[in-house]
Amino acid sequence: MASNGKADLDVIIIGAGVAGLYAIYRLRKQGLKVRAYEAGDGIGGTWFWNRYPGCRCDVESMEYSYSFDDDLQQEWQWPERYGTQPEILRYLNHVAERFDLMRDVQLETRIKTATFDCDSNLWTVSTEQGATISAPFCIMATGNLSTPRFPRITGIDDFAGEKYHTGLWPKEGVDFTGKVVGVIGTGSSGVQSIPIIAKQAKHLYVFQRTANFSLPARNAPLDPEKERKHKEEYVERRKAAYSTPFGIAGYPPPDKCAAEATPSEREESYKAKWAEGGSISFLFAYKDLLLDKEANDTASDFVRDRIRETVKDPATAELLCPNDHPIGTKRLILDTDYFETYNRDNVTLVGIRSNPIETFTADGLQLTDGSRYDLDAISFATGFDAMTGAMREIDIRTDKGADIRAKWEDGPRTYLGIMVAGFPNMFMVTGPQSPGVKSQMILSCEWHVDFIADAIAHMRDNGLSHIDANEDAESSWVEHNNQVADSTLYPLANSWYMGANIPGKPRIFMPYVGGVEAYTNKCKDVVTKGYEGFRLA
Ligand code: NA7
Repeated sequence: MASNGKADLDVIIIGAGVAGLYAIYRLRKQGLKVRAYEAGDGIGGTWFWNRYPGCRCDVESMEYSYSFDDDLQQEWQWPERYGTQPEILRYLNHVAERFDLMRDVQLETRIKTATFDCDSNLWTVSTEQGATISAPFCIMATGNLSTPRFPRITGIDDFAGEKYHTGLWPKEGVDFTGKVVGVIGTGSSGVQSIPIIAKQAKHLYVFQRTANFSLPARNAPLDPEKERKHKEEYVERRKAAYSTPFGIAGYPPPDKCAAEATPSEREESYKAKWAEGGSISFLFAYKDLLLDKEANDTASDFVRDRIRETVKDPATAELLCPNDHPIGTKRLILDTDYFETYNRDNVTLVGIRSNPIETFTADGLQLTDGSRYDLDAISFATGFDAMTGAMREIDIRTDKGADIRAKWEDGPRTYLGIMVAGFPNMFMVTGPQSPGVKSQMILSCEWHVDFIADAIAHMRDNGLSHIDANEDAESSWVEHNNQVADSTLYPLANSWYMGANIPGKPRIFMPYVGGVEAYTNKCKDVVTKGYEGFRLA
């Protein structure tokens, strides 16, 4: 029985990925009785499910880790510049063990409904198995890219061969040796997996609807001297990260616009950044790359030229050149030998923008012009119902008639990406309209969990039991989000940031792109002003 006497727990946590695990740790320190409910049969969220070949984080491993415990960050050793999926999952399991988190995790438990009772101030959630659990507070640690989506194309169930989704990859792995394989989708998951599948498959067909920008990751074993220095500065670097746009320290912000450099200076600068690898450094070449189309064109052209230089067949190269969005306005991909892979004899790029897949068949698929591809296996790298999908899959409502699916029908509305007005005592970690996916995700998870834990502590200290966001504060925040996004080039891309990858999903720019520094300052200001914009009772 939790401390309020009526409930099972003090806080229900939905999800045991990066956010849920830290929430257990942090709230337990406050003496709260918590439990995380996790659909998977292991912890790790994104890093549990996305086991496709080549899956790797696009943020450097020394950054992409928890900061809450200095011993942890000093002792853990990342083998490479970018963490692989197995390595990150191993790290998260280590964290769970080290801090004894598993005793408050219930695996293989998908939450189906969450209902708030306004009189008792309690959330009751129900599991797929039919159990119910109640607590005064509920935290949605449900992730941003956790609802994989297969395309809605006829015949998809008729395909008799092997069928995989990158976000639901089998634990035991897949051996494509000797098989004719189709990959559908060329976002990050496609781009990371294609070079590896190509090495195994007898033949690989890549079905590309939209070409994407990708930069070389330049992954390598972690340089011991770099690691030593980074660890020496860890505490200060973590602090400094909050005063940066993406929550990552160590990248001096640009001071020049692209037009202030000569064409040859620009070429040199892009070349150096291309050689260095990574996306932040590249996007930090000039301060207006994400604000001004002409400035952006200089960077976009540079990358298109590299693609043409790399891919030997000119028609394939042209098809691989992104032409429908400015570079950086969709999540910039980091790859290892992606474009080089198209020089292999056993790889064929099939453009399906003007000639879409008409139907799947028992043997493969057929395009609109009637051409058929016989396939032994298909890997769907078709992405996720991002940012709102996981919450919309849970039937979240209050006894006063609020219903999250109805409320978000025209797109998500939140206050700071932390609460939704009308849904008291329910918090989100990296919810829509927070920097989450536009930042070092673990930093953002820690920031939100700390904010939530502090809010709960504040309520307890002051004998308060009810917190909700004000409609007005929420509306202003949504409007501010839209204004910030509209002042950038981001809305020009049909990205999952915009909900554009899901047919029928409202188009609204979902992440906050004002930067981590502006966002965390706003949060601090809200707290200083007595939780301005929240109603506490
Ligand atoms: P993404 O980035 O959403 O990519 C999905 C890909 O699948 C993209 O190329 C889509 O083309 C393609 N797609 C989706 N539906 C279809 C249909 N119906 N037909 C053909 N092609 C389709 O997902 P990822 O998993 O690669 O990456 C998600 C994030 O994870 C990534 O940004 C990183 O942050 C990590 P489209 O562009 O819509 O034309």
